[in-house]
Parts: sequence; C-alpha cells; structure tokens
Amino acid sequence: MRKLFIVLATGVFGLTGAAYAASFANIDANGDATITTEEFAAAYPDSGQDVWTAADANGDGVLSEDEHVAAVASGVLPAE
Ligand SMILES: [Ca+2]
Ligand SMILES: [Ca+2]
Repeated sequence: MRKLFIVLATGVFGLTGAAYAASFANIDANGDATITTEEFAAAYPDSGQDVWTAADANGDGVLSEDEHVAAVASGVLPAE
C-alpha cells in the first residue's frame, strides 16, 4: 500500500512537470528559451503592460523560464 502511494505521488508530480514544460514550450513559439513581448501577447492576450512588467523580474525585456515559473507560482500569470 505504501509503495502504491509513492508510485501514485510520483505519477502526479511527473504529470505536473510535463504539463508545465509543455506550457513554456508552447508560449516560446520560436524555441529560443525566452518569451518575448510578442510571444507573451499571443499567449496572454488579456494581460497588459503591468503584468509584463511584474513578470519580467530583471527588466531585460524578455521572460526566462525561471521568470515565467515565478510569475505563474506567484499568481501574476494564470497557470494553463
Ligand atoms: Ca522565444
Ligand atoms: Ca527577464
């Protein structure tokens, strides 16, 4: 029973990670590992400049995967 729980828990976390990776990859249309304002606008058409500014933590004009993870985790951006 304990072993079954561990297998189930691993499966759930595995799925969550895979779903997130697919999300970033989908938004990063050209696959360069950063989200530009154009890619951001396509993925989040309802999010404005204030959301972008909050998500782009280091202000370099693109979102890294770390910044995107943090923005989703903090609720700045909706999880897909
Ligand atoms: Ca990109
Ligand atoms: Ca940035």
